Amino acid sequence: MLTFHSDKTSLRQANTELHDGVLVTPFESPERVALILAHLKRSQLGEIRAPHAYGLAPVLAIHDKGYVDFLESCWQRWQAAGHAGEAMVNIWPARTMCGDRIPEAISGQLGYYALAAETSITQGTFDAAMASKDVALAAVSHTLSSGKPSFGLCRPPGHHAASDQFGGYCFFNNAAIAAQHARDAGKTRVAILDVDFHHGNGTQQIFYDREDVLFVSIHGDPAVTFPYYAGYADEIGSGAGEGFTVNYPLPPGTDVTTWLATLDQAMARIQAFDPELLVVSLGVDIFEGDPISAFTFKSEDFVTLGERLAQLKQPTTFLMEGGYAVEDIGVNVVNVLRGFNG
Ligand code: Q9C
Ligand code: ZN
Repeated sequence: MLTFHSDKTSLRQANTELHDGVLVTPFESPERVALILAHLKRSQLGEIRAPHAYGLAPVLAIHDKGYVDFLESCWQRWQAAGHAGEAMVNIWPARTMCGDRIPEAISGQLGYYALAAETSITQGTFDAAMASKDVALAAVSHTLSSGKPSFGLCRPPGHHAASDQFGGYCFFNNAAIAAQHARDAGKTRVAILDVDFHHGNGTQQIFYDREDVLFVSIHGDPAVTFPYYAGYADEIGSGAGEGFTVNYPLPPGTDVTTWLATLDQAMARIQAFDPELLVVSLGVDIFEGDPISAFTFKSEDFVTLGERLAQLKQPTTFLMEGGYAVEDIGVNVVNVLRGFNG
């Protein structure tokens, strides 16, 4: 299977994540990509290619222009304001405020464009996000032109990023950008299957009222798990999109048998939709050893996951989302791709 990877994804090297009330080194690190890449090479899974630059047009097909401008200028403006640390949100247009104004100051804009506080913005964040979506676009373009599967080693991840909000380690929604690219290339129906431990709230929001992009997600129950405010089973889409969002929240600790039975349901829904392309938001944070998640996949279970997905017999693009057990994520990702290859 062809992999797409860009060295520029390592340009984001943030020092701080707000975790359990403490500023820690971010779980979402450049080391993740290095370890996956090393294991891909060791496993001889196939050629690894660099993407070309697709520019901002495919980003602006998904994200708000003001949001993109904010991401591009945030770090510089934060520094110009004389702040000591990395750019982090500490005030929101919360439920009890109006919330429709975009304030002038960078601290106010951060709250407007952030959906969570753990993710800091710093030097290189925008450039890494640009490289990450280029990886996604190159991967999906390869699948579109050849019909063959591909893997986009995206980083930073994307599925929490909404049309005008970042958070959960995500800035540009790589899967949404790739799916829209496929639509613009003439594919009529695109399915996104999100297997990351966390609900892909951003992808859901972006396509919530659309019937041309099916969003199906299996994830930790948001009643007790990040992102808390989206991913409930009664969220099914709206307007023309009603029925084209499908959520399978599962309790923390869910065993692999139950998870795979849920995947069967998700796959039946995808089959009924009859897509022309499948985008898999591949989070391997469903691994038992993941430091911030609570499902129980063992490394060999990822082979099974790949084998099952191959049964859909669709042109498929895998895009990297989460997965933080850095010593194991290479094995887990390669196992999915090997299982898929058969
Ligand atoms: N402090 C992705 O997997 N925080 N994002 C969870 C741990 C945010 C995960 C609680 C988790 C975001 C792409
Ligand atoms: Zn995740």
